[in-house]
Amino acid sequence: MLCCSLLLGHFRKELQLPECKDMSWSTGRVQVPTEVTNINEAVAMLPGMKAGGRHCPRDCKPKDKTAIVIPFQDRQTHLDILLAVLLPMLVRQGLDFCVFVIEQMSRNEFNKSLLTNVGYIEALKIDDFDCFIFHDVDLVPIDDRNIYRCHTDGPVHMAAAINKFNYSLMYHGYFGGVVAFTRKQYLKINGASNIYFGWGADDDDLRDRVTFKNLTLFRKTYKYGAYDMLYHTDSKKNSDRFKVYKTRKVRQDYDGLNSVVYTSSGLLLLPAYTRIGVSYDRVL
Ligand code: NGS
Repeated sequence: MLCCSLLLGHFRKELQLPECKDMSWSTGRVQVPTEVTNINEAVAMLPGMKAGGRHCPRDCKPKDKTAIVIPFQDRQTHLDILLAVLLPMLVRQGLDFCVFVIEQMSRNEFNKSLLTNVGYIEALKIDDFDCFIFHDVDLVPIDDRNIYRCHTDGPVHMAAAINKFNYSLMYHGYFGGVVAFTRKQYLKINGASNIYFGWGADDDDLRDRVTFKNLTLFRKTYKYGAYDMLYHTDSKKNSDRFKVYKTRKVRQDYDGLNSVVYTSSGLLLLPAYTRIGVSYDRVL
């Protein structure tokens, strides 16, 4: 699923194109719809979109390739709302991107971090993405000046200001919701842990993996890194989370990208995203 055609004539033309600007045009604050009737129709109106939620700018040369990875289970309404806002925004930002929805098929507790690892591994089988944005399905960006690019100096916490916390940070070390890693940064920390089943603490663990490997964390401003959380009832809390979190430092080098075990049901190229179904066994 290579984005830009490498046919010689096309390639020459591409080299002459100007580099894409971070903000070709923006609307500032964006409206979040309460429902989306047909996401496929909405996507068909966007210039440069290809099957699988892939986009390649037509009139400029992108700086890098971004994989948006959305861990998913049973939240189709949220996914459609998120994509109805996010896709036009990323197109306006002139990004070369692909949206991957990594759907947990096994009926055990949701394991978001394991699914982000799978997203990283599977996306790299498709193309040489430079930047990975791991995105909760219930968080919708509300400002299109929030550029979905990675920072080579360190991972970025993008969801700085969520409506649920009055558009401020829930706590100083909060590193949840939406985070951006370059390919190298995520590899350096050995990805995320695979052993958090259910809600909570996996994002705190991920933050500490970053600092244990001496990477610097960055955060978007409250103004641009603003998100609305879509309504849902509370997810099932992981009662073991504090116990698992305690062992985070010793686990980092053997629990992560290098140890994730799963079965993939293969790729499905839908108009708005590439879907990958994933099953795995609970290990603890
Ligand atoms: C903390 C959790 C984080 C979670 C954050 C915000 O308490 O994993 O709340 O959650 N840490 C622990 O449980 C140790 S939110 O309200 O956004 O769902 O991300």
